[in-house]
Amino acid sequence: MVTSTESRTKFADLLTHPEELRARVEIVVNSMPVMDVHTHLFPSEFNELCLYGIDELLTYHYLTAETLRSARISHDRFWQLSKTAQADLVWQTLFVENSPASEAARGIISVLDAFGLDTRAENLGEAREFFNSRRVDEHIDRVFDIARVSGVVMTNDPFDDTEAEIWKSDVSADPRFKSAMRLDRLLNGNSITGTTASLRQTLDGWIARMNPVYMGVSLPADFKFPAEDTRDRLLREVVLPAAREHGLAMTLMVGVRRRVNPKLREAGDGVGKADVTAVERMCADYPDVHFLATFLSRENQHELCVTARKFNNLMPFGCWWFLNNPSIVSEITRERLELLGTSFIPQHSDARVLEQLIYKWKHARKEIANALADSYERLLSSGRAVTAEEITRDVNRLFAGNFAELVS
Ligand code: FIX
Ligand code: ZN
Repeated sequence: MVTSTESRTKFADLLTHPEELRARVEIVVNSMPVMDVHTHLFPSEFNELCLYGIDELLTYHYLTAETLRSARISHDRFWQLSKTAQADLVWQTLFVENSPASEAARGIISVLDAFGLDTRAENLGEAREFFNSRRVDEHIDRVFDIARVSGVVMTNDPFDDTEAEIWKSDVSADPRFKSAMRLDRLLNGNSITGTTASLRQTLDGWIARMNPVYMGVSLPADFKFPAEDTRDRLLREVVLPAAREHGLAMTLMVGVRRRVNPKLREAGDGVGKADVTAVERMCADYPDVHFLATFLSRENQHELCVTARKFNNLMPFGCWWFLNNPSIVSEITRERLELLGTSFIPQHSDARVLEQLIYKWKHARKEIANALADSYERLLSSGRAVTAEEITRDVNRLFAGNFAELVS
C-alpha cells in the first residue's frame, strides 16, 4: 500500500512542467558519460596510429571529399601535397573562402571553440602551436573529459601488419580503449585464406591476444545471407561459431560501397540500400549470438527497427557515417524511440582523430536530448509524468547500459 508520504514524494519528483522537463533532459543527456561503441581511435601506446591535432582533423576524409568539390586542384596533385599543405588547403577552401556550413566542417569549429582557439583565423598558426604543445596522455584525458566519454571501442585489424606488430609486442593499452576485432579482410577480401580449422585457430589466437569486446565487419550494400559464397561459409563455419563459443557479440555495419571513386582514396566510399533480411536471417539462425547492427543507408533505418522488434538478439546502434548529420540523427533517434523505447544504442562517433570525440558527441547529444524530451513531453500529455531519476536511468541505458549488457 503506497503511503501518503511516498505518494507525496513521488508526486513532488514528477516533472510536470514541459520547460522544467526539457531542461532536466538536457542536463542529464549532456552530462551522462557515454561508452563510444565504434571508433577508429588508438591510445598513445599504439604510436603513429594515435591521431590528434589540427592537421589530422583537417585531413579527415570527410573534409578532403568536401575540399575536392570546391578547390581548383586535381586529385593527384592533392595527394602529392604534404599533410600540412593539405590541411592548409582544406582550411583555405572550406573555412576562409567559404562558410564551414557542412557538419564535418562545423565540427572543426566546435573543436577549436572548445579549446578557446580562433574559429575565424586566416591561417593555422595558432591552432598548430596549441595542438603541438599538448602532451598526448594529458590531452587524451582532457578530450575524454570535455566529450564526457568514459571509454571507446577501437577497430583492430589483426591482419594489418603495423597493428599486428604492436599487439605481438604485448602492448598494454590504456584501459579506456577497448579492443574490437575487425574481420573485413577475412570476410570481404580474398587475401586471408586457409582451411576452416586453421582460420578458426587464427581467430582463437587473436581473440586470446586482443581480448575484444566484440568481433565486427563492414558489409557491402549487396550483402546477402544466406548466400552461396565464401563469406557465407566463413561466417557459418568460422566466425559465428567462434562468437558463440567465446560469448562475443558480432557487429555488422551494412551498406557501404567501397571506392566508388578510387581517386578520393579513403574519401571515395559510397552508400547503397541493403537487404535487411540478411541480418534478420542471421539473427534467426544464430539466436544465441548477440548482433549489433547499423546500416549506412537512410532507407534501411525503419526496416532495421522493425527487425529488432522481432529479434531480441539484435541491437541497432549509431547513425553511421553519411547519416551522422543533425537532421538525420534526429529522425533516426525519434523513429527508434517510437519503435524500440530505450532498447537501442543511439550513436557512435566513428572518430578517427581524438578531438573528433568533442564535436561528434556534442552534436549528437543535442539531437538525442531534443528527441528524448519530445518523447517525455508526449508521455506527459498522455497522462504520465517522469521523474529526474527515471530520465537518468533511461539515458544511462542508452549511453552505456545497453552496450554493457551485450558485452558482459
Ligand atoms: O567501416 C567503417 O568502420 C567505416 O566507419 C569507415 O570505413 C569509414 O571510413 C569512416 O571513417 C566512417 O566514418
Ligand atoms: Zn568505422
